[in-house]
Amino acid sequence: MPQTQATKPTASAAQPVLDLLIVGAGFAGLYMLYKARQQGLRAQVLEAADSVGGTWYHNRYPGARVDIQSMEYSFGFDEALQQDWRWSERYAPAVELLRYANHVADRFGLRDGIQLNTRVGKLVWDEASSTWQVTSQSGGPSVQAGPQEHWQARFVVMASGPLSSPNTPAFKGLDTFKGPVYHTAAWPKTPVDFTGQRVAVIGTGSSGVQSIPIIAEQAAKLTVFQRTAAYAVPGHNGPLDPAFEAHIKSDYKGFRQRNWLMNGGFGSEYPPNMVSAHKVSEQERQARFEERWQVGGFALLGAFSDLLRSQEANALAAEFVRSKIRSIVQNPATARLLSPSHTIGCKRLCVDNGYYATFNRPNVQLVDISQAPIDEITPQGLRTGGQDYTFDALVLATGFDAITGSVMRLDLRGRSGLRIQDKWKPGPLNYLGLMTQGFPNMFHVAGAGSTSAFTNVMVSIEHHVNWIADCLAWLKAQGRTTIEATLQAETDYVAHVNQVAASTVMLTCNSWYLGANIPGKPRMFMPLVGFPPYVQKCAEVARKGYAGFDVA
Ligand code: NA7
Repeated sequence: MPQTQATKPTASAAQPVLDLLIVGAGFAGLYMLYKARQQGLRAQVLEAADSVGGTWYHNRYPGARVDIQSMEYSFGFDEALQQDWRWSERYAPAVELLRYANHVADRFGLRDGIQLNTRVGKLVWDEASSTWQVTSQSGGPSVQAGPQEHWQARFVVMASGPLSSPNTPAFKGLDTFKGPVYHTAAWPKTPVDFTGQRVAVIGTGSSGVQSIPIIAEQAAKLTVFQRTAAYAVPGHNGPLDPAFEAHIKSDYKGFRQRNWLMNGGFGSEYPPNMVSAHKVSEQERQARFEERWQVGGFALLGAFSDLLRSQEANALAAEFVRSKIRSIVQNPATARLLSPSHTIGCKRLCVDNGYYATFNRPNVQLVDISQAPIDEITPQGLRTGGQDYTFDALVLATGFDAITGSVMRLDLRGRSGLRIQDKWKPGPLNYLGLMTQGFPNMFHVAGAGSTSAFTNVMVSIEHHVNWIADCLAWLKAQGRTTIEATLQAETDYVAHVNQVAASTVMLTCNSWYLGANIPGKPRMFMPLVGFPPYVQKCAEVARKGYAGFDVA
């Protein structure tokens, strides 16, 4: 008889073999557990933190919020859930997303299948039993000290998140700083009050752009150290418009379906304009950009059909944003420093709430470190370009070892002891972003090679989990026990992902999509651009009996 309730495992050798072990209790892990239970699988989630929520559990820095509208950044698999849940703001803050994750866990009775405070340390493929042998890491920063535990599972799903491994640059002297050091991606649970303090922020990606305006309101003095200026477009955040909510809820299913047909899996309310930026007059061009600026968020990049395909068209959008910066920032020298020169959109656009205007405040100073990197963190502050800056608290908004970080830190061994660090030395080789040759029966959700980073990730998660659940059901129906990507399929697929990227402007800057933000990380373009063709391709592979996979 199938078991629908996962029991808490013990270290006993007699514990039953799980059908499915899921690493991570963020949105991907929660939905994977829900789907597995629907299929009567014995499934267990292991989560390092003491709560569900994944990235929204750890990213609780001031101003943390999603950059896709909440009515879209939510699950669509259950009509009653999407009708019942009410978002308070256009872009939900992290704390509300965390409440939502907890609501989903409770609503679908998932908690007894989730073991918290358990960081997976080791996963080894056992050829003889065709199972994964999984061991937890004892102790560790976010893990209660305790004995190692062991599990055996036929399949593993890595739901450990593309943005979950914080990047702390190896700044010389970091441990000598005598004040507190905070990382935006590992923010303390108790709110931090910067009132009256001199604060420094290093990093001006999304996390910096979101936190800087709020820290500036509290701090006596805020110094921002900027290596690359950010393109930030207004979110026009505010209370969720009840009329808009009612409009979406009157046909939520249709809204989700329309979004699935969008290149990023979202934005059907403001679809891209299919006209080239070069085919219109200057006046018309400015009007279209302005219209999208007023809409807010990523809509700007859809103002014309070729903004992410043609460097020349892209330059027009980039200049539009720079003109906005000049109109907002009063000090021309500061406005110049805040004006990015790279291709717009080749690093993820930041959705802001008063970022540029913050630099008009008398207590905020911008320091350009693009020419002279940070030499050293000192006990009182930091030194760059031969100059010393002093402050009481340091915030690292320095991002993530994105997409592969959470997998590469594991002791993960596939067939014949193949280590993931060796397999992925040239970059994260994969097929459909779902599997890697040499690592049978291990699936990735929102990993390298998938469209996740270019989409509303909730849509990517639902797509991936549905695909994996269908695959598991198919294997069972066929009486098969293992599935593994072939080397040929993987090689062709990775070439395809990079070819698609090369047809866009995405390769023109040092983004985390390329692994370029982490010293020594191999440069390989990791996400696939274009959600609908990806969905089609994955469906076609399944229809053809899982073409490109060895099934045994
Ligand atoms: P990001 O977008 O990777 O931003 C990190 C920022 O930190 C960025 O400005 C980096 O400059 C800067 N950085 C990183 N390392 C250093 C060093 N060594 N010295 C100085 N400055 C540094 O991370 P976020 O957390 O803001 O956002 C990640 C994603 O989360 C975002 O894209 C959304 O999808 C949500 P750089 O640009 O590399 O020159």
